[in-house]
Amino acid sequence: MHWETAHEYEDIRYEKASGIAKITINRPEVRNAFRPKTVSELIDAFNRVRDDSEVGVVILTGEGDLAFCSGGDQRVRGHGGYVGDDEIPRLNVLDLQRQIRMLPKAVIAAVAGYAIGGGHVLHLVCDLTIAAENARFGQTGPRVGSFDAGYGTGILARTIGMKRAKEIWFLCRQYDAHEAYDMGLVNKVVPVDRLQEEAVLWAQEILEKSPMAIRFLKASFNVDTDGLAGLQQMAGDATMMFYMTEEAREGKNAFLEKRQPDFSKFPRLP
Ligand code: 1HA
Repeated sequence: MHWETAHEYEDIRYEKASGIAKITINRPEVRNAFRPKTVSELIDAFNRVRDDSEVGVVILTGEGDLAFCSGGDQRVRGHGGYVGDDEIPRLNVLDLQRQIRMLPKAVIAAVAGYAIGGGHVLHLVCDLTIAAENARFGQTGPRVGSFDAGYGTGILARTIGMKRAKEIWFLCRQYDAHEAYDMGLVNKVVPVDRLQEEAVLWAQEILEKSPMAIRFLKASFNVDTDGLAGLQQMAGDATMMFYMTEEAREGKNAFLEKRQPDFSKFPRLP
């Protein structure tokens, strides 16, 4: 796989190859913890992915073998959030979580080493997770004075069940890759040196499938959890498809041609 840099950032790498985007959190000195700038760059990269019709699947990963992401950078945690150069305290990773879920393309987390705290929630909101043998999963919030009681708890409970989700949050233990697999928290466990290759294989298999079908399926998995916002996403996809039909075009054309629309030739299917 020949990865080409698609945009330059400071805290992350954004590369592309053959329809796949790879986004790498690149702060190995802090186990790939994120500061506000890291999250802003991730949001920017995911926006680029959304607009790039060449890209069908994203792999989200961390630099090195020691960590996928260790959550918020505790060194810059201030009063009310994580503080960047603009001195505004932010919890902007919550925006990123929503963005990953709403992206109409599959996102695969490739996890080597720690996926901890806010880093654990990041893999959780990805559509699929491939774990290296050395991966370790867990939440730390109640130990370090934090909690993510949004997707961090709700999606965890939906993924592995209520009892295990409460165990993870209340006890703050760490779980190895095989325990995570047994819980249904990850899709596959592979040797560390095969992680990136395996993620690419999964991405390629998805790329062979219908983009529209994947788009609708992804939206459908979120629709009940996300309530009206989830429905809005799915309904927007339906509108997009409707715009592509002759029936919808007849409505637009009639308006522009200042005539009554003629919908009589369009079937009312059962
Ligand atoms: O809960 C939220 C949110 C909730 C709602 C809304 C938004 C949220 C946003 C974020 C978060 C959170 O992420 S809270 C949870 C924050 N993260 C943690 O509690 C994990 C902290 N790190 C660790 O437990 C461990 O470092 C580790 C299990 C990931 C790795 O352990 P290891 O391999 O023994 O390495 P360690 O020596 O601990 O770490 C290596 C270096 O990385 C250390 O720096 P050094 O002493 O070399 O200068 C360490 O301080 C640094 N480091 C690791 N994680 C972080 C970190 N520095 C800052 N922030 C970190 N998260």
